[in-house]
Amino acid sequence: AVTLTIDGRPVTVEPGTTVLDAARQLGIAIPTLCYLKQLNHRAGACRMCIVEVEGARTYLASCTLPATEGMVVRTGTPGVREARRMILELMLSDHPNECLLCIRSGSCELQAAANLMGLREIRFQRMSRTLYKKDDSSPAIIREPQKCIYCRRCVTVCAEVQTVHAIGPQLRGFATVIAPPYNLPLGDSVCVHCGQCALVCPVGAIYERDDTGAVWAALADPAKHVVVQTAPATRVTLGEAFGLPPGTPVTGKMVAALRRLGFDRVFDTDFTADLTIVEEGNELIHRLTKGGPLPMITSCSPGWIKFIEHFYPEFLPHLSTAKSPQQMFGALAKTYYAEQAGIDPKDMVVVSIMPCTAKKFEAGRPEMNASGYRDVDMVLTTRELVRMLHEACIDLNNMPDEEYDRPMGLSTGAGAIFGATGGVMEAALRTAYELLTGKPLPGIDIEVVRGLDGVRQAAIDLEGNPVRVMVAHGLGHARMLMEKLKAGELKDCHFIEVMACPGGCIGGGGQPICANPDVRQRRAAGIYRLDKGMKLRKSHENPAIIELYERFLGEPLGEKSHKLLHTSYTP
Ligand code: HC0
Repeated sequence: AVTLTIDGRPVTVEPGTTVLDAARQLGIAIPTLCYLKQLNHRAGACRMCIVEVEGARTYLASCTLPATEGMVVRTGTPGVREARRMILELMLSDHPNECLLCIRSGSCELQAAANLMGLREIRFQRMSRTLYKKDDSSPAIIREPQKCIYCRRCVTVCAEVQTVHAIGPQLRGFATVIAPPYNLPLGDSVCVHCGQCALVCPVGAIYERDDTGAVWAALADPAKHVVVQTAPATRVTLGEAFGLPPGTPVTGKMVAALRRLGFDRVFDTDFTADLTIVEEGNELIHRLTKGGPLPMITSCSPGWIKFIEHFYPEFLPHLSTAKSPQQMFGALAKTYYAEQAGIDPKDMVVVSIMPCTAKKFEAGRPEMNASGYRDVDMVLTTRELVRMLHEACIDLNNMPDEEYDRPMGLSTGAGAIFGATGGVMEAALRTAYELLTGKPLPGIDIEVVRGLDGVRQAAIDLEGNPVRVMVAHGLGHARMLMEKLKAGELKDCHFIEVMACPGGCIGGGGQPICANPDVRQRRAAGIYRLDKGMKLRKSHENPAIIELYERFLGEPLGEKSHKLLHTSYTP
């Protein structure tokens, strides 16, 4: 251990601890714009965290400075304060400063820092940074390089957490830009649209494509029947934007708010999550008993699909052919529900509320029009829904609890847990066990596949048949699994769940931006509480799914299912 003094107070820390973290242990806050604890991102790029160290010739960035024995540090001397102000002013002299119009107004860390320091003027002339245009080439993510403050958080999350390496610093000096290689458009890059960059950007330099305009237009069009589906993970995060703690379920209030916005029907993606389990569970059993590419790998996370298409195309036959619940929903809304409700699908608009930016990309994939129309017309992230509610002056806290519409609004706890990493696996095992053994599952909570460890594995005994499963979340962990698969090390594994985002959909790139480091645990806990409180917790027991098969689909993996609910991927 080393002992140092910060602002006159001694503190003892582990060797390797930075001065910034040592100060935090003492409850001394030092402003930062680039440091991000969750990513262990200590770039020393923004210089806002400078401190005075006795004996040092200059101020030093505390986020990259290891604490050493006997060090004497001062964090708030007049000199340090003045230097920080100057750094901030220099940053702002090179920033558009159009806070009133910026998508991050109110949640921008640069704006917050300027406010915190009480900056009222900028002493420097605008610098001559190279002008780069907005890049709106991607179906999901928009880049505004002019707003970038070069903190490199997005680069770190893309390279080190997701191992995608879509963006990095290009060129040098005033021409520096964080962009895909050769400064090509993001839409032409390997970007998988996961949106993790948008979650960590401190300013408005990278964010989700805004599709709220198209949704407002559909809602205002009397000729359109507009139905909405809400993803499993949105109900435990939407409340954060209205002051509620992460993980607070707001299902009923969200349903009510969507009705107030004018949606004709409010349905639930959890319903088609249950359906996915029935189809995918049967597919797994088919592959186990009749022979098929094993391990089977889940295919519902579209960032993961783009990742495997780019980096491991030779393993595409391992993907389950079941479409994601979002796409199953779209295909059924414009066929099954349209038929029941007597609505011409050409007059129907299907909107999704998703925690995910990549779902925008998925909905636009050319194969996703099994109904004869584009199955899902528009995808809004949780953050976009928040903006619509704000614009409509709807305060979620004042909403009553309302129920989803039928038939596509009825779901089980198995559908709910899709939103957390391991949830699809657990839901699938609950159903596969009963389908294979014909017996009721003894313990419904399959704890071994839960949690936030990057890769988890378990062997589940299905009456003498051990089914070996693995779960990975975050594409860096998925890459580790794929490398093992490539090396022939997963030959005895049967089923793998992969979610592109750390934590699964609760950590999706379209979720409310939240600095709380344990936000993912709290959101996941909220999901599991929802499951626990439900009467029905196994997908195949969902009466609306049973009715769907009786009235419309026939049987799992049948002809209609094949046409509407399954797809294939080609390299
Ligand atoms: Fe998910 Fe999904 S669970 S990917 O994370 O499978 O986005 O929430 O909607 O489709 O259901 C996201 C969340 C979904 C889908 C479901 C799956």
